[in-house]
Formats: sequence, structure tokens, C-alpha cells
Amino acid sequence: MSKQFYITTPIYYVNAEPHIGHAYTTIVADVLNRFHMISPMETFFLTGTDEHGDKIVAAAEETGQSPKEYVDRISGMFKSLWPKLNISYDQFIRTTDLHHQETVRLILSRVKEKGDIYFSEYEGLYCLGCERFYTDRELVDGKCPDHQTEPEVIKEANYFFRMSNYQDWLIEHINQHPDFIRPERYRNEVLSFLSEPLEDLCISRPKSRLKWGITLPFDDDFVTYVWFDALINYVSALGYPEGDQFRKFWPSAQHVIAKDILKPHGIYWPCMLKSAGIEPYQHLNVHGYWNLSQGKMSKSLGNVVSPLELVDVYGLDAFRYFLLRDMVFGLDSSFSEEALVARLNADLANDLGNLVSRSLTMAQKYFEGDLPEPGPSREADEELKRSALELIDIYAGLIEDLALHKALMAIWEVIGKVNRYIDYMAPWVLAKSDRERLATVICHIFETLRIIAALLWPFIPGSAEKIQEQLGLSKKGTDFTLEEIKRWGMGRPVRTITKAPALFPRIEKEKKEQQSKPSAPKKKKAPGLPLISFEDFQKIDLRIGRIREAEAIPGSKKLIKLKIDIGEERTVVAGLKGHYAEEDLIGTEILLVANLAPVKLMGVESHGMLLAASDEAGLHLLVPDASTAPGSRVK
Ligand code: ME8
Repeated sequence: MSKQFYITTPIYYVNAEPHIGHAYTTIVADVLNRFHMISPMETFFLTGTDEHGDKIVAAAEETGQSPKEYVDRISGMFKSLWPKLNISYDQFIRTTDLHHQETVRLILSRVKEKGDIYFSEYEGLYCLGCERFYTDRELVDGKCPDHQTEPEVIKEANYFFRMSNYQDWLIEHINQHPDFIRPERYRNEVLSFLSEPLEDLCISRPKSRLKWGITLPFDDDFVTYVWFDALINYVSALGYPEGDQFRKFWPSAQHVIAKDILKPHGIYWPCMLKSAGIEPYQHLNVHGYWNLSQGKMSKSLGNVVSPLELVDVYGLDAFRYFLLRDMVFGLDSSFSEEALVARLNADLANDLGNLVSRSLTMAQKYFEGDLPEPGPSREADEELKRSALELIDIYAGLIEDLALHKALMAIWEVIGKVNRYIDYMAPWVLAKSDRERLATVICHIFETLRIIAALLWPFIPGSAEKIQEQLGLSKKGTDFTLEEIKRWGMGRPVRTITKAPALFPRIEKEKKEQQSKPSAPKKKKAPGLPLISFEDFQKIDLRIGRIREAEAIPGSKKLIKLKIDIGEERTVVAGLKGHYAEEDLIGTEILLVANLAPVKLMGVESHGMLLAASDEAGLHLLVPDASTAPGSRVK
């Protein structure tokens, strides 16, 4: 692997304020960047704003500002948002930057010299929202699928880029580099698009219609089409063609985008690069949409969720963690505050927060914060050590594969193990009987915590550094490389361990709501079911299970077949489709009615029933509030 890593986000349009979709992409790029920092590699992280085109002029007109005043203001909002989300980018590019404009003109000249640009009259269907011509087959019921508006017929003479010249080369390149566009579903989408003849790309707009853009180097009466301008930011930022940064970082380039802009990035951009004589990027990483319960969130629909408002209420790392844990990279996800609160309370406050806090309390109480040397280790200690060390490679592999939610699940599996190790070892008993054993156990807990904190740093850097601080470590964040993280025994603190306020305070949603709404109606009484005796209740065998496999049942709209570990393996059929993605279920701990008589559903025999509750927001699986061993009895 090369020693450099170059990651980019899309440059966002400045026609509206940033929302959680933009935050997600930028946080993902930040996680990947930070992960490569500790790999360690020399990294470069680029973000910025896209400031030309019809849309921007229309948005500026609405506010009564000039395009320049308008883009300065909104671009500033993006720029000032990122530090508040702990995004550590290296450069913020604006397409109105002079050096970017010069690079666009240089590349246009090169492509023209190559013979790939021609002038022609064109009549087509143009969507103002997308700023592009549509072919009939791309429209849905005659309307733009994104904006649900009928495109205008526009006839004008324009410059065209011979994209069709590069169709065969691009198909070949994608076939030879299976992870050029990933995940696979988006690679297939691009290949399917390329199976039809590629049309040439209209790359200019006459100034009579649009002045706000970069003037073509070979015709003063035209400005550059916004996409031909915007995509070039990825190389202009590095000082193409002569810049040292370009030479150093471009060969390792990776883009992160959502599926809405797959076509410009998966097709136009590689063809433009090829024509200009620049090597293609390494990877195009494509994620799905964050939706709200009522559908896609978008600026044009006006139903966006503001990142800063969420951060103010729930804290930055709860927000970052939720976005990264609840979206399977590549698939769509539904955003709800309820789900965010559930994650915060269960994973952060209970599992991680309590683990850190109880460990620090024990170190204080038994050793006044000054950990002694550990004594000889036993099998259970070795087992914990093995899990913690194995986690490092598993985690790295999952991040390389963009399975960010799985990397977090893997960390949480080890968090669960440490919590169980503490319960099992009962240091409070050892404190009275065996101080040497106590020291060994506490040292194993601290070493595992050191590894957990270091691996969490790319995801929730602020909290990870606080944990490192509380553990009394001299190093923080990027100071720990993956190699160093692997060195067991480094965790002996150099300073006295400090007990600090809770890392992730629980959100008591109902309490909060009641406080802010004194006249809120009383909670509905539970609907009356017949009373049962305690003996009857005891007949139900309720167990903690962990989902190992999840697979949709073909032909069924609702059912998913699950393999669940409850100390033994159970096959259970559950109506979870549409509420949970199969991949998301794997690793989840659930409550299972384990002694229900088997039933056959869609030909599959089901041995038990999962507990779940539903309300207006959807169906929610009931889960233990801290990781619990599979098979544990629920009482
Ligand atoms: O397309 N869910 O800018 P843009 C997830 N200027 N991500 C979302 C999202 C959602 N609901 N909504 C937006 C442009 N995004 C061009 C890019 S690049 C050379 C030019 C994120 O402001 C996601 O990353 O419309 C998506 O690709 C991007 O914002 C679109 O941002």
C-alpha cells in the first residue's frame, strides 16, 4: 500500500445550508482520514464548496444578494461548520478560487487540443435543478426523477466533450479494477449505464443565459458547465499540473460521495481525466441517502435536519457515532431522534461510558490511581487479551472495506467482553482476598481500554482523547499508530488516573419533554389485558440472544430468517423486513421467547419469537441495555 492517502468529499452547492447528509459524507471522510493517519500514512483531506451555475444565481436572487456576496456567506457557513463537527480537513477549496479557475481553463485547453471538444447546435430537455440535459429514457413520466419537475426544451449552440471516445476504455478499466467504484451495487449501476451508447457531454453555457461561471479559454461568449468546473477541484486543490502535492497525493486519490452524483463521478470524471492525460482516481466510495420517515431529505423539499441543532442537544460524539453506526455504507438509512437517543443511551452511556467510569473508580479505590505491575495471567486474562489484540486487525480490515458500522460493532463486542470479564472477576471480592490477582485483572482491563480508546479515535476523536486522558496515558489520538496499539503492556499510565464527569450523560427523553411541556397530557394507561399469575409468567422462557445470520425469505414482504445464538443455535423467523436491513441485524443482542411451540412460516420452521415494540416511528427491537452473554435468562 502506498504511504500516502488522499480523500475528498463532494464540494457542496452553496444554494442552502448544510444538513445531516453533508455532515455524514464529511464525517465518513474524516474517519477514513484519521484511520489512515494512525495507519500511519501521510494524509490529505479535501472538502469545499461548488459555487457556480444556474442554481446559485437563482438562490442568490431570492435573497437579494449578488452571487459573490451570496456564495461568500454560505461557503462560510460550511467552512465554519466542519470544525464544530471535529472534521480535520487539510484544505477547503472554493470553485471561485482563482487558482481553481485557472486549472479549469488549463484542462479545457488540453482536452480541446486533444480534439475532444467540438461545437454544435443542440436541442434537448434541460432540468434547471440538475443543471443538465436529460434523455427521454432517463425521465420518469416525462419528469426529472430527482426534482419531479418537467424539464424545459432548450435549443442552443454549445461546446461538447467527446465522452463517447472513452466509453470502451472506461468499461475496460472498471472491469480490470473491481474496486474502482464501490460498493459493488454502484459499480454495476455504472456498468449498466455504460452498456448503452454514451452521449457526448455538453460542457458550456452561453453567457446570454448564464454569466456566473468560468469563461471558456477558447470562447469568451461561453462559461463552463458547472460539473466540468466542479470535478476539477479534486486536482486543482493539489496544484495540478506542477504542484508537489499533486505528484505526491493524486496516485492515492479516493472520493466519497452519495449515490445522487454517481454518474458525474463514475462516468464524466474518469473520461475527463483520461482525455486530459491524468491517471484515474483509485476508488469512488458511494454511500446511500439519509431519509426521514416521510422520504428523501433534500434542500429542495425543505425537510432537512440541522447537524448543529442535534450536536447542541445530544453532544458531538453521540451524533458522529449514531451516523456511523446506523448507516450501512452503500445503503439508505432512516434518521430519527429516537434512534439516536437509543444508541446514545445503550452503546455510549451504558456500555462504553459505564465501562470507563467503573474501571477508573476501581483504579482509584484500590490503587489510588497508581497501577502496580500485573502478576501472572490466567486463561480468562489471556482470552481478553487475545480478543483485544485480534480486534485491531479485524477493525482495520473492516474500515478498509468501508464497513464502518461493523468496525464499531467489533469494538462493542470487545467492550461487552470487558464488562463481562469485570463481572466475572469481581475485583471488589479480590480487593479483600488477593491484591496481586486484583492488580493483574485491573491491568488487563486498562490495557483493553487503551486499545478500545485508540481504535475509537477516528470515529469519536473528542471522547477517545478524553478517555486516553482519564487513563493517564501520555499519548493521545494520532500519537498512537496501529503498530503501537498492538503492543500489549503499553497501557501503564504515566500520570495518576483521574476520575472525570460522565463521558456520555444519558438522555432521559420523557423527563426532558415533561419538563419543557408542563401541561403535557398524562401518559396513556397500558391497554387492559387479562391478569395472569406469577406462576403463569414464569412459564415463559425469556433469553438473551445474539443474531449471527440474517437472510430475507424470498417471496415474503416481511419475513427475515435469523440464526440466533442463545447458548445454542436457534432458527427464528421474524417480521423485520422494511424495519431493519439484514446486515444491520447481525451482531444485535435481542430478547427471545425461547419456549414457544415451533411454527412454519413460508416453509421455514421458526423456534421462538423476538420481542419488539412498535409506535408511530416504526418497529423497535427490545435489546438489553448492556452487552449480555447469549443464553442469559431474563427475569
Ligand atoms: O451535488 N443523504 O452538491 P450537493 C446522504 N456540488 N448524503 C447526502 C444527502 C442525503 N440525504 N443529501 C446530500 C453537489 N448528501 C455538487 C457536488 S462534487 C465535484 C460536486 C451529500 O450540495 C452527499 O455527499 O447537492 C451528496 O453526494 C452530496 O451531499 C451532494 O451535495
